[in-house]
Amino acid sequence: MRKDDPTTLSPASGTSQAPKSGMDAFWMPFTANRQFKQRPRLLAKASGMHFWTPEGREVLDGVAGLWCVNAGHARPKIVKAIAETAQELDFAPPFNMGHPKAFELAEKLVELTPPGLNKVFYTNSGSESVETALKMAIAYHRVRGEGSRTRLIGRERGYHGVNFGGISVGGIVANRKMFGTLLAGVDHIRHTHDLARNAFSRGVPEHGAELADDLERLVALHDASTIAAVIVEPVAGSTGVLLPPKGYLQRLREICDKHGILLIFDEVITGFGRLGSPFAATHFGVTPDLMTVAKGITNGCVPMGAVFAKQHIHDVFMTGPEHLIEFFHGYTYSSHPLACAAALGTLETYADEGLLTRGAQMAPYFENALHSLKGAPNVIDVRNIGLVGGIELAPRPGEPGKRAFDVFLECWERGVLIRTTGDTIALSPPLIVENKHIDQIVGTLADVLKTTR
Ligand code: PXG
Ligand code: PLP
Repeated sequence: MRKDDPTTLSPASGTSQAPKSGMDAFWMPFTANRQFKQRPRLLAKASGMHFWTPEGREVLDGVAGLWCVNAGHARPKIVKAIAETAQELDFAPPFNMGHPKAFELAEKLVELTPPGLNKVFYTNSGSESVETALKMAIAYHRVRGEGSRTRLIGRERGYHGVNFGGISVGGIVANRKMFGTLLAGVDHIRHTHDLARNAFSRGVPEHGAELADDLERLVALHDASTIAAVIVEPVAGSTGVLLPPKGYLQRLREICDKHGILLIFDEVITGFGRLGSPFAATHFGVTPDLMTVAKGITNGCVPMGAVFAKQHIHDVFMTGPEHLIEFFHGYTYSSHPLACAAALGTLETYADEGLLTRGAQMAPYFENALHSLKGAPNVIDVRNIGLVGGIELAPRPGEPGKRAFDVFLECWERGVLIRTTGDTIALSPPLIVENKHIDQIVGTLADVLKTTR
């Protein structure tokens, strides 16, 4: 039994209680506020694979919180590192100052990244990592004398956080349509989701590598001399678990190289073991020029993100007078001591337990379990890679997203936390998941699907 096995804890213990005061003031993010406040779903405690509600009801975490708690909840080395650092160094200004853990962490991180990605710029979230990478790409071309390369290319159905750059290159209509004209000079390649050819694929789908050639269409339209970078999620998470067709990412890399366009992988979800390799770049053998991460970098315990850059991208900035700032960008909380401590504790936990590759061992069992849902009512696709699963449901006529949301609510009632986006159910359990947890998640889903209209 693990030392922090939740079964050794008393779920009802502790001081957490359902809030007695009203719920009016908190305007909740990405939430159906009115629905939530009528029937709140509160979490008061977490350990290992589980959450507990304020009443002490146990809920199995099928989604690692929000794709971030990769080592499971309340892991001792991470908790200890945060607590000790809070006593020792609560804050250190990040501009023109530093603290030892920030440097120590960067050295450890670049041991894990694909070869060449050996510079780290810290942020506090995935959204900030994306903004940082996009700015780096544009500035990189300018400092090396190709200032006309300002265009950014994203992909339909992409998710790159919620800031203006991220929603501009992103491709989720609901996240874009309310917010005006967004960033100028952005275009999108087509998404790769193709149920007609690829439904019920196990692992990466067979068909669609040629969709990478859509980048050639945009090069022909805009000219390569105007394009700074292409940003994609190697496996799209938020938008419904969309896997890259076999050969697609390689092809995208080749086209970027041919035209001098930087390739950015947004690994906010795929980073830190989700696919069974440390990064998607490692998994697919395709190295981007810039790579964004967040979430699993601190196991979700303290907000943190980062951008990894190739040496040569960093180096072109290091040319002006030595007393001047080279890159006019940074956040008050870049390299926050608590975040660095949490990340160091996280990397140690990942290493101790082999978690960055454990997904590969667990993937076959997970895959078989997920694909047992083929044939369940309304299931039109099952997709999987590493410890990511997607189950797409046929939308209820006139009510897109409602069927999956009903499944989410019923799973919650039955003690399993899943995530839905549109009519796709997304699963991404902590990487410490065991077969019995997979059985519980998939068994609950199978039962709920039978009774969901
Ligand atoms: N890029 C990618 C690829 C992401 O998945 C972000 C950027 C933004 O990260 P922050 O830390 O700013 O949220 C993400 C975040 C979902 C869901 O329902 C996924 C994310 C965020 C919220 C919901 O799948 N991913
Ligand atoms: N707005 C104001 C008025 C500020 O002074 C600052 C930072 O100093 C910011 C926004 C940016 O905050 P952060 O660095 O936490 O992103």
